[in-house]
Parts: sequence; structure tokens; C-alpha cells
Amino acid sequence: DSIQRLGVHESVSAVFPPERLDAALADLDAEVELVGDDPDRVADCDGLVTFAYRDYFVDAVEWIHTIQAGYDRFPLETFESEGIVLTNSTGIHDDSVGETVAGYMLSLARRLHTYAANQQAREWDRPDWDEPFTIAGESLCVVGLGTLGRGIAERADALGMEVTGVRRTPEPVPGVEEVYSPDELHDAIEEAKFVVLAVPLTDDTRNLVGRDELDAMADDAYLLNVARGGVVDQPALVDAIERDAIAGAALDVFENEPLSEDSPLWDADDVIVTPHAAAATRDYFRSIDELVRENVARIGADEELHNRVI
Ligand code: NDP
Ligand code: 7N6
Repeated sequence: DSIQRLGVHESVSAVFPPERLDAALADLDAEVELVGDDPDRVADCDGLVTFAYRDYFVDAVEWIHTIQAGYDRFPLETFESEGIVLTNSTGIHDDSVGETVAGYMLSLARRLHTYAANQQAREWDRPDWDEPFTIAGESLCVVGLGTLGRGIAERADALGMEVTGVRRTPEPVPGVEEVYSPDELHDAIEEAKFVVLAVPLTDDTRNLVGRDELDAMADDAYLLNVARGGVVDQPALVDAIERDAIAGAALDVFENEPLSEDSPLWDADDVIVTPHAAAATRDYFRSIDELVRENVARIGADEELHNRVI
């Protein structure tokens, strides 16, 4: 088996211009084609690189590569029963998301988000004496210790923070002083100044953080979410912020995206909202190029695929 024709779906334009990936893959033996969102053109391909999911993919191609790490948008049971192979893009977001999360913590502690907002109004407004703090010596709990979690933990450790984490496999992780299991979540988060969510959205992690967890957190702690909106009970989060059960949040992902214009999260104190951009980088297409060419080679050599989900 080998890939003769590889399609690039137009939905990748949410993250980079499809033409960039097309050009990067030009030296492959396979023909690479920009297929728009055209079922007939997709059906002419053996493999498809995509961001979005369409029902027509199921009868059209045998191998789908998603340019995201998260694959919660794909119907895994249907893929399994129809024999469709799905590969994902985990492994590439440690630097980008790690830097974004370091930025959230630095901004919240050093008050940079407030000064940036004040600057819009040409307002010289020094902070209250007890508002700014340093993150050195503060604690961070990283929930989910995969590519994202490790990228975050490594940077937090380098910034002098005390890092703990949560995962199902109780194996040590570099830079993480203590690893808790999911049933110890409350113990893990109750002492932390920052809690960051970096787990996949699954049946086990949907609404992982709700009212109980927000109440377990310290009232001067911050919740950071770079995972998926569904990992947090969003109304419970809004409520926790409004009743000062936590100090604030930095959120890249939401129950519904884009975040609706009337959400109270937009102008809540000490809440940073970013537009699902924690992983964005101009080099994104290069990482996808590497992942895709690796798997095209493996399919040609009849080897097990890298990052295979189904
Ligand atoms: P990985 O598969 O590398 O890591 C996932 C981690 O979560 C693993 O450490 C896993 O460890 C842990 N985990 C899984 N289930 C649970 C659970 N129930 N409780 C606690 N820990 C759990 O994925 P990535 O780090 O690449 O990506 C993680 C998610 O982040 C993606 O699925 C995606 O939704 C989101 N993401 C968001 C981005 C953004 O732009 N904001 C960018 C990239 C990813 P173990 O198996 O030991 O439990
Ligand atoms: C692309 C976001 C993922 O799951 O949601 C992220 O990989 C990707 C900028």
C-alpha cells in the first residue's frame, strides 16, 4: 500500500494557508492536491490532511490526518467500524503552548494585562501595593502531563515555580515534583496558586473542573485552560469568578467558540481571554509537513503509523 494522492482540506486555513503545506510537501512521491471542501475531489485521494470534520470523509478516504492534537471532533466509533485510520498532531505544541501559559502566569502576577488595557485609555494607573507578585516560588498544578503539560512544566520549573501534576499513569515527569492520580485531583489543586488544564476532552474529563473543584482551589488562585472548553463547567467558572471563589483565569478555549459577545468572561477582573491561539505559530505548517511526510513514508513501508489514534 502507498499514498498516491494526498488531499489538503481547505479547513486547515484556520491555522495556516493550505498552499504553504502544499508547497512544503511538493517533493513527495505522492501527488498533493488542495481539495477545497469538494467531496468528489476528496474521494479521489487516499489520504486527507484536515482541521475540520465532514460526514462525507467516511466514504471517501482511508487515512485522515488531523492538524490538531485534540480529536474530540471526530466520530471515532464510526472510523473504527468503517476501518478509517486517524492520526493526530500531538507532540508539536510543547514550545508554543508552554510559552503561552508562561505568559499568562507572568501577565497575571506582574499585572501586564492591566497595564496593556490601561494603555488603550492613555491611563497611568499604578497597581495597589499588594496586587503584583512574582511567580518564582509560587506553585503550579499541571492537569495532564503530555506534550502540553510537559512544555508548561519545564518552563514553570525554569521560572522557579514549584510544579506538581495530575495524570492517570503514576510515572515521574521531568520538572514535576509530585504526580497525583485523577482521583486525588482535589488534593493536587487545593494548594496551587495556578492550575492549568492540559488534558484531552474525553468522557472522563468533561466538566472535570466544576463548582466543587473551583471551591477546592484557594481563593487567590488562578485557573488556566488550554485544553478544551468542555473540560470546565463554564457557568460554574463564571459564578466562581463573580463570587471571588478564585482570583481569576486565563482561557484559550471555551464551551462554544468564538466566545459569545455577551459572555461575562470578556470583562471580568483578572480574566485573560485568548481566541484558541495558545498553539498558534507561523511555523505550524512545518510541523504538520514533518508529521505527514513521516506517515506517508510509513504507509509506503507498511509500518505502524506515528500518532495513530484509530
Ligand atoms: P497528550 O496525549 O500528549 O497528553 C495528554 C495528557 O493527559 C497525558 O499526560 C495523559 O496522561 C493525560 N490524561 C488523559 N486523561 C486524563 C485524565 N482523565 N486525568 C488526568 N490526566 C489525563 O496530548 P497533548 O498534550 O498533545 O494535548 C492535550 C490536549 O490539549 C489535546 O487533546 C487538545 O484538546 C488540547 N490542545 C489545545 C491546544 C490549544 O491550542 N489550546 C493545542 C494543543 C492541544 P495519562 O495517559 O497518564 O493519563
Ligand atoms: C491550532 C489549535 C489542538 O488540539 O486545538 C489545538 O492541537 C490546535 C492553532
